[in-house]
Amino acid sequence: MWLKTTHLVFAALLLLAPTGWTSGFSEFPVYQGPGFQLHPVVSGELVVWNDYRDGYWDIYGKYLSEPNDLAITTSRESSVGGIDGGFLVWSDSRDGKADVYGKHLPSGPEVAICLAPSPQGPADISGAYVVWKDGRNSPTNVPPEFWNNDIYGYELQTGSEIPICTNPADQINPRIDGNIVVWQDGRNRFFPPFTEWDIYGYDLSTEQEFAVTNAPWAQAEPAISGNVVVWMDVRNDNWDIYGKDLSTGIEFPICRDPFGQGQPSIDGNIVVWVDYRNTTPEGWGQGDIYGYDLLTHTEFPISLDPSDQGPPQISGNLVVWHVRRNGDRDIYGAYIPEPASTSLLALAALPLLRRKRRSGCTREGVAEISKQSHLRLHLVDSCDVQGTAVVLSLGREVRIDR
Ligand SMILES: [Ca+2]
Ligand SMILES: [Ca+2]
Ligand SMILES: [Ca+2]
Ligand SMILES: [Ca+2]
Repeated sequence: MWLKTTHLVFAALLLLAPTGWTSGFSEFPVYQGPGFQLHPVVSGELVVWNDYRDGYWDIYGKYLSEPNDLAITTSRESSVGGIDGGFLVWSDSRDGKADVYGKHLPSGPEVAICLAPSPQGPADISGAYVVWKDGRNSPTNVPPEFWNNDIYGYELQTGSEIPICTNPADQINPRIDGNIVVWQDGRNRFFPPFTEWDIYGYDLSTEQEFAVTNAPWAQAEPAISGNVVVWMDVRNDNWDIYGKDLSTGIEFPICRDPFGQGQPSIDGNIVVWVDYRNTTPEGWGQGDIYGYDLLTHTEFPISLDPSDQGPPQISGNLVVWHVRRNGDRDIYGAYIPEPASTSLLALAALPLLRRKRRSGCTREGVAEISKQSHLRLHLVDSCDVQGTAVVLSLGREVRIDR
């Protein structure tokens, strides 16, 4: 009976399969010139990245509708932060210590946002607010577990600086959307090897700090869009992607594949991350780009290029990342199509998931149920409240949370 059901679902999957399954969505080069181009950020059709074409770290960008790329800073010591509505913020060590600068692209005047002594950055921006990691209160020449970086902010309209979190522990990797700032927080790192990290947040409108998650082990590199915070999470002994809806207080796993996932980005209902499930057995080093639709609870590969691909950023349905190829690094992108095909796949797999729930439980790991040429069907933790069905087919994956 099991085989009969699975064959029916496989047939449905094949009928619904769009072309191009093996490589995710259609990707395109944003910029592939000489030297390293790394860590792109994106806002609308504007992509901005760190650029080493002349042997110094500058910032370049490109409007996708324009033929040529654009030099944004040539200070030789700059590093991209965040971008929102065409306003870019970055950290810049032109004076020997990292400071925060901003500029409205393409041609606005450069704005010095924080020139305080000690390092500032990385920075992020949303609307009128800029936030950054700030080392002004951190002791120097001490081991990293005693660092005391803080989170500071700046309101562009008033020119006023805002201390957001000056807790004596280490706070790093701030991100902002609207009035909500989130960051990676080390206040619970009491004991060696000091691997405990959590995610905290601050509401600029209510001036209230709150814990996003205090889960065991490390939660790191958060991102936020609207009410949803996402982060990379090693509570299950390997790096996964988790999220939380701040409006409901409900935390949820987004990807718990047994290989490593990290450095997520989110815009609206789409979460993207770098994924090492297809790496060699020797370890990390062949990252791919995956995504997840929070509305349809559907996971999908965005790019499975055999080169190593760096952390993605998303704006609307445009995803960008850097790719390592032939010793060089270039910037690529892809548009995520409307989720019609993946929604159909999810519907196709649901009857099978319901059947498995009646027939018994599989609590541990990945239970392989059937294998037919390139098609495999797995159920993961099907008794768990966060039970998940995973359909792997020619490299394309659809995941349905119960
Ligand atoms: Ca601190
Ligand atoms: Ca933790
Ligand atoms: Ca994982
Ligand atoms: Ca290049």
